[in-house]
Amino acid sequence: MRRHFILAALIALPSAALADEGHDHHAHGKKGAAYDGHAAAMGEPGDAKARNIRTIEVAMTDAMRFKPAQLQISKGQTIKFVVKNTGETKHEFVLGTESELSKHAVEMEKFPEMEHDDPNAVSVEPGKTAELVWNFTKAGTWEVGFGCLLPGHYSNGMKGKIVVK
Ligand SMILES: [Cu+2]
Repeated sequence: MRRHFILAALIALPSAALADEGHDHHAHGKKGAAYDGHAAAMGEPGDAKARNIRTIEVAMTDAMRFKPAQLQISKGQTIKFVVKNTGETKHEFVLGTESELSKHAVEMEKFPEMEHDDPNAVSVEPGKTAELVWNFTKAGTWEVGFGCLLPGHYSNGMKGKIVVK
């Protein structure tokens, strides 16, 4: 988040960026850094210190399933996903629309070593847990709203539904 803001500021106002950074970050940073990455249709990366934060635990299994595979979220809520890999192979939790995820899954088949370093995704080694915080600013129903894009996982049904209202 912060890094994105600084990059945007450097592009937009090269001379003012450094002077601005100290005090103007909160006033102007948000707009300049509006999130437009993957899963933007559902909102934006969340703040782990948000007051209305709610925790949802999601398990990932070697049966290529998420548990639960359906999430109900209130619009405007910040969710801290606590994503646990209960299997013996690596899995990942990636938020995104069906078109984003399926496109990405195809790329993953070609480049299986590709790692995700995006705010909408976490890769989790077997037995480990990772967290992802997302602010669901938009209402909608996504029959596919998250998935695991490791080769063969998504196509075997490792995906889930998100309803935000
Ligand atoms: Cu997986």
